[in-house]
Amino acid sequence: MRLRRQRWSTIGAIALAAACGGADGKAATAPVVPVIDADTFPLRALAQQAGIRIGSAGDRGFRWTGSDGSTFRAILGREFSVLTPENDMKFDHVHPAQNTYYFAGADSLVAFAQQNQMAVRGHTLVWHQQLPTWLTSGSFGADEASQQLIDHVTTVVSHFKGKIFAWDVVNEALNDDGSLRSTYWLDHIGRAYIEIAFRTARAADPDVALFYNDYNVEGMGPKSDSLYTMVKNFLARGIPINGVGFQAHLTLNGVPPTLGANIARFVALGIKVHITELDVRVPVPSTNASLTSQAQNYHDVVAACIQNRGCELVTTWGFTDKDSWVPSTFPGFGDALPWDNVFQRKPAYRSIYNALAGR
Ligand code: 9MR
Repeated sequence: MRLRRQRWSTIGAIALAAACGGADGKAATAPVVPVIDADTFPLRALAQQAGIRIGSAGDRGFRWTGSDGSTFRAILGREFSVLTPENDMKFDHVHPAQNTYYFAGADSLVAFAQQNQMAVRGHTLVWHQQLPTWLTSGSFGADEASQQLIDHVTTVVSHFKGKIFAWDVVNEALNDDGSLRSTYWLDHIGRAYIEIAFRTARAADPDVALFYNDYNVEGMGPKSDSLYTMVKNFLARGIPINGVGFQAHLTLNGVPPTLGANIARFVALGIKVHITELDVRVPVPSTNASLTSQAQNYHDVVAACIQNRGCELVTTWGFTDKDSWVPSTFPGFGDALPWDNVFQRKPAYRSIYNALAGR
């Protein structure tokens, strides 16, 4: 076992030893795998023992009132040690008019995270979606667009300085073939917009970790190859980048076989990997068989992160099937998360637990 996996707090060591059935911290000869007191050992505690963190996105659910809202917040605060605002830090939310910034929604999430000893993962500064119409319907030139990007990144990063441990600086800049996606930013500024965003974020906060985040980069392929080349190029040229986020919006049994090797090659560059938006969508109605396969998929992703030094975090994109982007985006699919739509734990929860516990 590597050193970082041995960061056992006294309490954690005792707790986990008890969970494994061995009073001396060693597993009993026949560990009783499924018998786990989930309320005593939240996922975040097991993740800490495993040397990673476990997070969830949240915001719409967070704003619910009534019994669902309190249940949502209770599970979020108990089970997860990292919170990613699902929408509240995006451009249209925090920068709704040209000279107007709005931070109250995001600030309330940061406050919730602090109250629950959760770290906050910032999402996202520069993206092609959720841009306000004042930006996209204006007729701006290259210099104006550069200034808009610099102003936005500087203002938002400065506002949250010291409260956020990592930012998705640029999100989804690549097409699946590895070429640069046509976006407001690429089309106005050119390919330099990505490094301008990273340099600007670093200038605004010298300590926060700066990530590039995308989907379909989890396994080896043209898109992740292109990302790898970009990161290598940035590092060689002194462009500040600290990590890559693999979103991991997966289809059932769609965990790429090269996930572990792909994490390893990015880590070998000296940067971190975060699994940032994990969910595994299944055809609905789901069945025992599909939920069992889904659980295995969750296990494989968490285990791949734990096994690769430099993979620091697994974040699920929400945690309850009651509040997920999947059903509206992929009609006929859903049930993608570890808790069901009445907040009961699914086999996927159990398999995350087992993976974190080293089983
Ligand atoms: O989950 C988010 C959903 O509520 C928003 O309507 C949507 C807008 O495009 O964005 C979703 O989150 C996305 C994330 O920010 C970036 N990666 C893909 C996620 C799912 O679309």
